[in-house]
Amino acid sequence: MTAINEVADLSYEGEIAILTLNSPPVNALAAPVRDGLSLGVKQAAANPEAKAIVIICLGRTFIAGADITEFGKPPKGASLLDTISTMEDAAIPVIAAIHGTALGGGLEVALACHYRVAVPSAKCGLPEVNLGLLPGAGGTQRLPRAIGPEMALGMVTSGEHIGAAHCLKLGLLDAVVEEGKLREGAVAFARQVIDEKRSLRRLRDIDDKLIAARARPEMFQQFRQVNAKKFRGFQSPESNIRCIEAAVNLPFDEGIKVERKLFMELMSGVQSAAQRYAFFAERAVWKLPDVPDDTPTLPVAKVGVIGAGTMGGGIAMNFLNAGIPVTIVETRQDALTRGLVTIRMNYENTVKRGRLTMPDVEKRMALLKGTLSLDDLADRDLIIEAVFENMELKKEVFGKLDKIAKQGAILATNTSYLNVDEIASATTRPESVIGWHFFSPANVMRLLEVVRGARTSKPVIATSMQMARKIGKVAALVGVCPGFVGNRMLAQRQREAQKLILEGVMPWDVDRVLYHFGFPMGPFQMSDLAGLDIGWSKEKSTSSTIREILCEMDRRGQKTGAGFYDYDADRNAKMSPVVEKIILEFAAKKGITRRAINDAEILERCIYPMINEGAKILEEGKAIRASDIDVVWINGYGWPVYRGGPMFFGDTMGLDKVLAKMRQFESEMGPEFAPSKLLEKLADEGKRFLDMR
Ligand code: 3H9
Repeated sequence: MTAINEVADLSYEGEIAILTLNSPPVNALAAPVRDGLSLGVKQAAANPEAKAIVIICLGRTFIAGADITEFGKPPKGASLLDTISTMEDAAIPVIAAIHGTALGGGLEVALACHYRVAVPSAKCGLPEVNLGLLPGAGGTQRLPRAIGPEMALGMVTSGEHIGAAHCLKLGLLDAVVEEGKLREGAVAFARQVIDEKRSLRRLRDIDDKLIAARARPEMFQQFRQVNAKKFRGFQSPESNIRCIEAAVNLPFDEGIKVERKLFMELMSGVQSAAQRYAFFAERAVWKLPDVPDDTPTLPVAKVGVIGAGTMGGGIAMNFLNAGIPVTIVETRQDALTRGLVTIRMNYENTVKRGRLTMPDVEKRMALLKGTLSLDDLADRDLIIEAVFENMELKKEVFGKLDKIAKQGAILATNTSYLNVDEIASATTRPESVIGWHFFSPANVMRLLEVVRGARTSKPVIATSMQMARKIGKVAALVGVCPGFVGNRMLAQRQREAQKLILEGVMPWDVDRVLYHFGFPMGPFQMSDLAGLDIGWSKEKSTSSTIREILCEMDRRGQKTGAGFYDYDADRNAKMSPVVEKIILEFAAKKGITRRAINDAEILERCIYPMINEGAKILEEGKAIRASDIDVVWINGYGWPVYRGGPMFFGDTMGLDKVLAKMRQFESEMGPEFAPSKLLEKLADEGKRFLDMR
């Protein structure tokens, strides 16, 4: 075996050269990996004894892409495009041997090989779009030549990871070899290539699938139309589409030029910077400064959920999906039955959409047990309470749990607002109590706010984070304060939205501005969807807010056909003259002189106080880092990922500008705009939230 450099080795099995890469954790294409590939291929191809080259990786995966940490820094070593040309130009067959994931630049390396083999568990994908990019090393030109432009369009704009069996069918792979025997399988495949004297299959020279597609130029426009909603606001899907169009219509080298130009444009843009930031932010959340990786964790083999409503049912599904048995408790048989039926129905709907099979459903349902007795939770390792959001009720439940649950069990409360320490005070074991704030629908939404109480033990925190990961959530560890991170910041936006409609605009103006900013919907559309009557009581209602007036009129949102908007039978929203009148009359009654408010003010009034509140949260140590706050907003509240989250957005705007606006609003409108000390400090020092890391 010859070492090519610190990450690449060259060895031989007879006439087959094996170039092995080893650059943990994911063999990303940092400069040494590119150099190792280039030099290794050149050295093997120059050996007259060698008849083929197999490229294989050690560790958990084949190359998972370019090294994202290198982006934006001065280039070092061989470029990826040159490396890839060296491989494709080699005079002997080069074969990629894939395990784990061949992603982004990793798949582009494989596409530059003459053949590709993989184990059944391997996956291939071009996820650059999720980083606001496009495959920038020939991927957009070679992929459509391998699998046809229609499939290529789907792959580059979704970033989906595709399993080996499907890749084989598509023509992306040439063979699938036995699991665990990749090296042997790849070597055997290489021997076959040599024995059969197969040609060097250079994808850049193959265009039969492109020629066929030239007869259907309309496919691109159709693809744009079908996906318009999904791509709204994002720049990278369109650039990806234009590259595939170029592959179909231009010679290879010209297509590469288009790809390079569009790649560089995206790379230098703010959207990709935001999306790359979000990628690392989602991985940073797991790093807890005072709960190190070696903190002991508690075994969680059985889970209990209290409450079989929408939330409880959704929570239970997360664990069933992960193969963990759940006992779910309700107080009445009819509610329990309804809850169990809903869970089954949700699964069966997933079967209808082709994402689950009936045996999968049965397997999950077999792990679920319903009961009317809290005592049945005595053997549970983790119990999550999801009852009505009421402190007295929650304390009563925790008081009972304290007597029933085994010692060491984690007692979690799914509260979105309440004080976890007060809930814990109902037990004799506050160290076991923690908040698990799920977002609705709990089986779908990725975010989990894990709320540490003042006395929550480190093993309970570590186990909660570990379990969150196991059930596929992205979890942010936060501290106790009203509304934690997400709802505390949301309250700022809600307050301003409500004020704005009295001061001069209508709900649809606020919604339009926030929708154009990139949210899936604005605050009033959200209220109508959720129901205006959440937390509203007929008896206590005194027409003191627009919401109360609407609820009193039975305009309680989409479910009643009217709320801030009017709805037709298909739930299409229309601006409501009734609501307009109510708002105008209410404002007049309050003595508010309405004025013209422009879109810029709507946005600043809704967003800047959130950034300011985020700064207070950091100042108080209720979130570990600014990027955790952004993870919360991207994954729990529909903040557009291409704007990186509120704190990243504040940095992008410039904290001095945010501060100046907050001061202006404070002097014009009052103390709710008072800037946080941290915002003042960072702005004065010319720093960003990002610099706090
Ligand atoms: C690209 O290829 C552009 C080219 O087209 C053109 C170039 C000209 N770079 O996710 P994990 C780190 S763009 C640097 O927790 P998993 C990650 O931060 C790239 N670092 O593991 C983490 O570090 P830490 C296209 C990377 O098993 C550690 O590895 N490729 C990269 O859950 C483990 O990661 C992609 O977008 C990287 N490319 O998942 C694929 N990837 O431990 C991105 C990972 O310090 N990667 N790290 O927190 C992934 O999707 C997942 O990491 C993967 C493994 C599925 C591979």
